[in-house]
Amino acid sequence: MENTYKERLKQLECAYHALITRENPKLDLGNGVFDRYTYPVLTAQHAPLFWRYDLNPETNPYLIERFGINAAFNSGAIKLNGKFLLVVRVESADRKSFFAVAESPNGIDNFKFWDRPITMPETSVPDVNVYDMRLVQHEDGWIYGLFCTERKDPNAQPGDESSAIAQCGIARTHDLKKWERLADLKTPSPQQRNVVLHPEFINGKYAFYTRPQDGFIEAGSGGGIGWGLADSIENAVVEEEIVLDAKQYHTVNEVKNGQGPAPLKTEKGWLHLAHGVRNTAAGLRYVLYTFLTDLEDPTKVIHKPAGYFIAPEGEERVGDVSNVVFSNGWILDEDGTVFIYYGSSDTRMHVVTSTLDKLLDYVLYTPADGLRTGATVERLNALIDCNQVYLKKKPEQRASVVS
Ligand code: M1P
Repeated sequence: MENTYKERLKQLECAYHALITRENPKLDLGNGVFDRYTYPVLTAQHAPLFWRYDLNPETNPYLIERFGINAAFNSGAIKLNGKFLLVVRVESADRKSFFAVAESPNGIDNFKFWDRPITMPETSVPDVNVYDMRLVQHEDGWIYGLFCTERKDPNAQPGDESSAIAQCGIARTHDLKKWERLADLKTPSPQQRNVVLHPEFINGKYAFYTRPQDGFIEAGSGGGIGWGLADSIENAVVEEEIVLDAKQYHTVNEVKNGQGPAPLKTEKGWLHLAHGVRNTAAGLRYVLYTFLTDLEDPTKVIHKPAGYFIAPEGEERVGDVSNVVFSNGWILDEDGTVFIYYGSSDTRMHVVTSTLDKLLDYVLYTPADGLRTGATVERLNALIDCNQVYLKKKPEQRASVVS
């Protein structure tokens, strides 16, 4: 028995060590905007062995798993003291999500969880579930974590064990270790998910991207990316909510959409990453898209490329909730590299890398959705026309290649 235990422990340690030290090579020939990588950056198997096993042979002679980890996905992201940090949505086998920090020296591989998960303080009404934290380094000096807090619907009919209420939980920290919980955000909408704090004050107020929704799953009359201002962050109340990027028929966000991480400030405008959801015979399909808002008026969308920016590919397409990519974290590094983190199919985490220049080129010069098939064909023909003119030029008349 002792030998079996020892051998099993050795194998588990070996597999875990190999996983968390594995290099993650960049894949060849991406689409020019971003590069994908060979492996997910985080999976359930990245959870430390001392979270999953009682390592004492006296109390766990068969070395069986005592605490199952089901998934590690939808992570907030921030770079602090030179480290790439993800606040990961970890889901245990009991279906509860909680937050835990994973750290990497380079943002691409070698992600390792801190020893303990985050113990998030509760409000007077305890959270039944929490997930999808957006981290924001706000100009007031705090790092805020906004997340979905879910509780059973107090008005659910007897026998209805599914109806839930989603709201926006707010907590703040300086180091991701010690968290101060603030009151949940109040808005005119019956439910909220995908709420994100804008990093700057707007007219001295805190500004929130919201996602008003009528029901827990169905956005109903809500469903766009909303916007509202609050006087205080300690007891944040948004009295008026406007929609800045509405859901729209026959687009990638026909059913609903939601702000991803907090937008990045660029010289051309606020750069946004968001998810869009449409329905198919196989269920909901979640993709990521980008848009740019006005620097002076962040409620004004000034550029929005047609279609999706990232869609699930290969193994990303399969998981607990298949055909989903979802992002709530990205990091703009000092050299202009942008690390875009996204969860696939509510199961694991990935990264793609790009640069601020490439993302701006993409968002500024990719034409918008013309909302009809005829307009799409026009857009394709315009590109073909330009290329025909260009390719007819003699080599010496063509633009010189920059790099
Ligand atoms: O299951 C897909 C996603 O569903 C929700 O997103 P939304 O509110 O836009 O439908 C979230 O629960 C998200 O975590 C999840 O990935």
